[in-house]
Amino acid sequence: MTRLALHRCMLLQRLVEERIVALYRQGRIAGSVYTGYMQEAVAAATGLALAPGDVVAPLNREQACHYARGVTPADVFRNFLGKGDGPTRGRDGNMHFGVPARGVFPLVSMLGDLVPVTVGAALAFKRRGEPRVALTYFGDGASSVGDVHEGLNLAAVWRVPAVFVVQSNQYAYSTPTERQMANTNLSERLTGGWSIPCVRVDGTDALAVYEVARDAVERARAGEGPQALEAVTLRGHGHAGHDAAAYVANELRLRFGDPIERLEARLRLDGLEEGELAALRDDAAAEVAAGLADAEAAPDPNPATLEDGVYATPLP
Ligand SMILES: Cc1ncc(C[n+]2csc(CCOP(=O)(O)OP(=O)(O)O)c2C)c(N)n1
Repeated sequence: MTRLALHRCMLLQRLVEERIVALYRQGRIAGSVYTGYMQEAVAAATGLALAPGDVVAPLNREQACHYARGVTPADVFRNFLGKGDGPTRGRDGNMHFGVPARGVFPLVSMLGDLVPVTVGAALAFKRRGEPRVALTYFGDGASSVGDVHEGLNLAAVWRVPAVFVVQSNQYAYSTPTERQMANTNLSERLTGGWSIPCVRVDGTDALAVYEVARDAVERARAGEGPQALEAVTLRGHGHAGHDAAAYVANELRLRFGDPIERLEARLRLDGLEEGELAALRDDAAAEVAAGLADAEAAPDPNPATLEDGVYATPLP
């Protein structure tokens, strides 16, 4: 069951992002697009490792985590197309949205800022005695930001039920990890530097990430303090839609396999027939097509609501 859920969430991210890149190239999306191509296993597996009452703060590259929490492709398309009934009611045309009812925090663009936010949520759970966990992500680039250090430090001192997922995807913009930090082993830095146990895992292996994430979430829930995992991946596309990532060496591309193909190979070993796999792909494609049609038909925002949610209502 988990394997099929992993497959569905990963495939939805892959297919939705393909459509989003096409919409961007058609000039129908404002700003830029940032995909999690080839990192889908990490987002899906960590999202599915959480319980319904837990909270999560995903970044741009973790769209599959939204699907694991019950957000739909239609919600995502409505946001990208700036629709009036989308998650941000047309204020954003990207992944900068949350769905509080699903325990998904909105993305904060400032790198690293979701770490202290997540630590705050975990601290609230601890103080209230609630058996809930807060999980967030950060990249190798963000790992050098001050807010990350401050958040990790307090998480460890206060022993809050937080889980940190480090996406070691080899690049921050066009800067390779070895030009960002002297010690590129982020697990070592988390475990040795902040005393947060961190397990390094192959980020293209959805089942391995799921096992490690589930253990980390359950240890955090059991009161063992913050936990971490480092998923070693490759950012499959450039930093954003404008970046062809010509600076990424071919040897590096060959070293990392496609996480979806890898999971499908495993499903075949489990006995899934080609026809059954094709049906899973067709179901995901149909869900994505229906989500896009739904979003395209959705109303644009009413300009009269432009200032809603920006200014406090004046006192009489
Ligand atoms: C505090 C801050 N500094 C700089 C930026 C600009 N910026 C956005 S993404 C990025 C690179 C992030 O690299 P990494 O954390 O490795 O994540 P990846 O893009 O590889 O997923 C930078 C420098 C920002 N958003 N926030």
